[in-house]
Amino acid sequence: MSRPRILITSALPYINGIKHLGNLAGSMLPADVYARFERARGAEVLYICATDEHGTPAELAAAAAGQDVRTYCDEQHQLQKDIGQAFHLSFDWFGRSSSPENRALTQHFAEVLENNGLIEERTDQMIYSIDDGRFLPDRYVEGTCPVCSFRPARGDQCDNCGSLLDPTELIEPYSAVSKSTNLEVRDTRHLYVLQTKLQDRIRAFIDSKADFPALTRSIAYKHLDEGLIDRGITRDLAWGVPVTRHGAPRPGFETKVFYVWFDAPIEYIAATQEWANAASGRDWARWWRTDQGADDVRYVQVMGKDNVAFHTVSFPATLIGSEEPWKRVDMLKSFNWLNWYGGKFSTSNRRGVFMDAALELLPADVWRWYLCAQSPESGDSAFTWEAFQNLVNKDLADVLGNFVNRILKFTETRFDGVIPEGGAPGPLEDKLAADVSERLAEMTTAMAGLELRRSAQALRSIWVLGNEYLTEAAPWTAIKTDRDRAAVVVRTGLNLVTLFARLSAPFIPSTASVIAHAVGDGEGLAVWPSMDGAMELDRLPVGRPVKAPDVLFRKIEDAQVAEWTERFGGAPTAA
Ligand code: B3M
Ligand code: ZN
Repeated sequence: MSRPRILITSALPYINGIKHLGNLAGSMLPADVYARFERARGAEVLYICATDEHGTPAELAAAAAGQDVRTYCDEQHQLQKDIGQAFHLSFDWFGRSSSPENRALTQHFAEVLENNGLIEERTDQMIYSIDDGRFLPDRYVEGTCPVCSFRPARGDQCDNCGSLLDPTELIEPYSAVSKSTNLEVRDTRHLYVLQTKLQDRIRAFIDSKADFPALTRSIAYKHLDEGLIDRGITRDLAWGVPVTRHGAPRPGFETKVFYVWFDAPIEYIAATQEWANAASGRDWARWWRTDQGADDVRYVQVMGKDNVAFHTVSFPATLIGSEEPWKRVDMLKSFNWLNWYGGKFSTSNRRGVFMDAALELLPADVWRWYLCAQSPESGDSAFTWEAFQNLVNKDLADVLGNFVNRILKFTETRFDGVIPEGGAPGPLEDKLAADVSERLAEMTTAMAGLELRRSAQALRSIWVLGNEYLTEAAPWTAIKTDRDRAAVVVRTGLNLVTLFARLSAPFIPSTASVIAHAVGDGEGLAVWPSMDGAMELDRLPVGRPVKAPDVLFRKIEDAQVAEWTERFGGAPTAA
């Protein structure tokens, strides 16, 4: 039987600056945990991500940084790539939506959609800024949200209520560049994708995805039930994919580009082409073309809830409307918000921790564990320094770290640092094996379903089982009267150590590797454990030398919490 093949994409982080922990928690991190799990289960995994480099966010951020857009994107892409690596995000490819591959593929999709009667050129009324001497698409204009009255809402989407907006809908609009309110509405030509014509097919597609999580489905149906509208897919901007027709610049569109949300999801495919073009022997089509083997692929997308509409409506419209055999998503896992003390992360107000700053405080694994265990999965969740300290100290230092340390130190002092022989498992070990089997099955099911919190809970409960066993079996007492009994307990304990490492690896890969190597089981890490507790507790060969690692997790002190609260903000103080 051939190995299952799993394609994973996480929402493409915008190029405009290092992402905060909320972005990480809702897209790249869960995708990475899942990718690591499926690789360990023996699947052929391709985990693709990229920077989303076009559109107004890129232009605005480059202007603010005083750089030309391309230089800005080059720098920021490298920064985000490095920071992803530092967080142990195991992308098989981290691409760029500004790649030649994406330009060609985006132009191709526009071409076939138009050939299929699904693109129309229309005259639009767009906001023109007289002071800036330009049109103000999307985020170039801000104002009050017509739906929820939030201010400032951006021209493309309201950050508060999530409504997708057209800039002309904003109340009391102003230019995001100059703050000028000296605006007028002018005519301009744009291309529209006729989503109204695809409504039934998109609904049928979503109907067929009954196993999508509730959050994903509710967002998709909200948009379908409101009725799809035709969407403009070009913008009056300089930076982006040029608009072509029949391979040449499209007349009248020389100063326009495709809308960033049109080309960004296409980059999932194009990034796979980038991956394939970067080395020989790689075939992108068997991941994406159902006529070339992609029918066997399970395709999983991971993203925050604000991106769901684009992935359940707009991107399917592109793929379905093309009438070409493109692979479509099988599981769309979406997340709510990770908030900062009940409020939003905010760069301008210095609220919240961003990925680069986080690593100055603590190792990546500590953040990874917290963000998975407190995943904003079934609802929004709030980061607080206090809860963070509490969880890290308890789970990682007291439960996991302490266990590994205790049993390995004991092996060193009482058994010369060697996995001891002698004795046979008794009722305590049998009970442990049965409990472990049960939890292993539970955790594996949760992991396979991308249920992050449930997976973390199951893992924690296995760590706790180990601690309870050790306390009850008390090898430090047994050793005084019954060396063989103590040997059984130590052997079992060391097998628990490597089991912990293998199960923890998707969450805390770097620490898991240290733990596995402490008992000489580096290879074990690459393989997900079986459901057989008894077998898993009898894997390590007797006579193998083992060595206690340095402290795995330092406890977070109150003084550190105080310092970080001061530096990054904490509970909002009364103004
Ligand atoms: N860059 C939005 C975001 O960062 C967007 C995702 C694109 S996924 C194709 O939230
Ligand atoms: Zn709103």
